[in-house]
Amino acid sequence: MTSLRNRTVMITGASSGIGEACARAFAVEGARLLLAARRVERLQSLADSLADGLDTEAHVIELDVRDASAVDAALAALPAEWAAVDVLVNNAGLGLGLGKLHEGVIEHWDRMIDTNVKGLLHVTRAFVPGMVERGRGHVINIGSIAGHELYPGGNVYCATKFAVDAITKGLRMDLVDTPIRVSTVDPGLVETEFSVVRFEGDVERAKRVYEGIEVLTGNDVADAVVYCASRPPHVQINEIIITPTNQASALVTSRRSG
Ligand code: NDP
Ligand code: 8X3
Repeated sequence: MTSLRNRTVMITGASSGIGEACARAFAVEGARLLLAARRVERLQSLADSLADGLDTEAHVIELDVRDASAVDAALAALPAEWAAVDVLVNNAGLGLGLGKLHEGVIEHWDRMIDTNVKGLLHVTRAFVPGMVERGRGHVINIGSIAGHELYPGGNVYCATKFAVDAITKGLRMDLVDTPIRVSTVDPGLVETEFSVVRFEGDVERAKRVYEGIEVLTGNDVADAVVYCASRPPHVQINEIIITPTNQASALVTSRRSG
């Protein structure tokens, strides 16, 4: 394992779920954290709780990844001691709705495509040039099993995650003559705020997604992300697909009844 101590790790979508868990996991390894999301008050309380007890420091960035100029401005505004990002975790993302494509809500499509695809591109475009210049860096994208297979109603969300898969592979090719590594961690069912967001606050419907099966936690995914980041410099983990034991694919799960 290569030490992550004092490495600077930028995590988008650090205010909840997998991103928050990644922040904690990297903090345990002694990394310094750039925490980005829109809900800045959540980021601040996460930063405070990490600083309280762990040998780490965190810098909070209020950021909507959909806004390309805001992403560039956020990088430009970073204090010098925070500007050299070693690991970028492109995690910010969401699903909205689970309806049929021909009955779909265009505003949902815009938000998913603008966040999961264009947002990831904006942040990558802003931060990777510095990595190339410094000859050091690692991009870790959070994809999904939804980027490998479809499920009914998944249509546009799955398309965004297929796009993340393509972008990951393309970036890896484009950086092949550099020391920069590119990985993707693609989870199945993880209990976070994902389904509450997808069903627009319908908590009961969201709970049913995870019923009768021991699903992954954000920590399980964060563990895989830290694994990717802590390999020796000549080792690139291309892809980790991680599911609960009782999930064989997006559509095949075994659930306890009652
Ligand atoms: P959560 O809803 O718990 O977290 C999503 C995070 O993304 C939040 O921190 C949110 O922060 C951030 N985010 C959303 N939109 C934006 C934006 N425009 N700009 C900046 N940040 C944004 O869900 P998860 O933790 O589950 O999701 C994280 C990633 O994992 C997503 O890419 C998702 O697609 C992927 N994933 C999730 C799975 C699951 O089953 N949960 C399985 C496979 C992949 P804020 O609202 O404060 O901006
Ligand atoms: C999010 C989880 O169930 O839509 O990627 O594949 S799922």
